[in-house]
Amino acid sequence: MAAHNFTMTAEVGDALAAGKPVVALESTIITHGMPWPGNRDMALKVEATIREAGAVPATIAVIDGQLHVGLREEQITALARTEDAMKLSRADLAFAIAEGRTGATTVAATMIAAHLAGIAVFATGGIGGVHRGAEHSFDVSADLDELARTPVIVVSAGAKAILDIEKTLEVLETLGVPVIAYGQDSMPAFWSRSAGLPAPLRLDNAAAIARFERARRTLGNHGGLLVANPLPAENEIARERMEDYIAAALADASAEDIGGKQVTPFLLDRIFQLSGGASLDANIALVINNARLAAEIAIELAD
Ligand code: PSU
Ligand code: MN
Repeated sequence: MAAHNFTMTAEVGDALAAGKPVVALESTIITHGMPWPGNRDMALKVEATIREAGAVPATIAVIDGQLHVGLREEQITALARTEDAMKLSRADLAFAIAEGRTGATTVAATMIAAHLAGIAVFATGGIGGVHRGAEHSFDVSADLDELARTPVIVVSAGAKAILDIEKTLEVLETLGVPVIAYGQDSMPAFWSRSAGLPAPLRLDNAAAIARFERARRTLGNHGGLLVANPLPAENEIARERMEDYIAAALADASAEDIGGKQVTPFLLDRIFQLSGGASLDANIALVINNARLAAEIAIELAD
């Protein structure tokens, strides 16, 4: 029998075998969240940030039917310019493997793969959540259910502001997922530091998050934990300005009848155009900021 149903780079395999800190990274943000070549630059910068912080990055994707935990630089570059990569969540991760396809993993699928590989900490931009108008569309990301079942710490800048953040928090509470704002009382809103809503929990350093995680483990809790880390003040876009872009993007999505999996990539692309690229700069800054915190948490947990 093969040792694993996934492929690791030597760097990731050695780190895991030695109990060293590893941080998982998703790939949908590369293929569906940002345009080439900024997406490649972002992915490589995020990996470099994690290495500088003293942990090992493991970007996760399916390439030609093989689940990879850790990609080499050429593989990241190739994925970043693949135009027809699938967007893989819990429902279709195994489909891509069975059919020999290439696909990028969402937060949900990345959590599954990270947990399979024994990686406890994962950095992303924003999680999927409850879409605005979900009372009509029923569009609720599988990321939320995955957070309820899979024991991985997800470091994010909260839920993307294109979503209904209040409803997203309600669903996370129902599912029993702890949501921790990092260093502030309010929920961040991805491109802006505050959503104007109180966060359920607050912690101010990586050691405290690791302590909370250890306490959760003693209770046999098997779900994930969401850390919502506000982006640096110098990179934020004011909430009122973002709301204008989001309203325009949502109107375009409904005019063009965009639905299902295409909604999030469509909105991100429209907001990128409407903001003259500013949303992309903020997005890159927040992923790097999350990668740094995720590395700190992984280091605390490995101690
Ligand atoms: N954050 C970003 N860009 C993205 C995503 C998150 O800055 O592209 C992706 C993540 O992979 C997340 C997914 O899991 O969008 C959510 O998609 P959906 O709403 O279809 O579940
Ligand atoms: Mn959806």
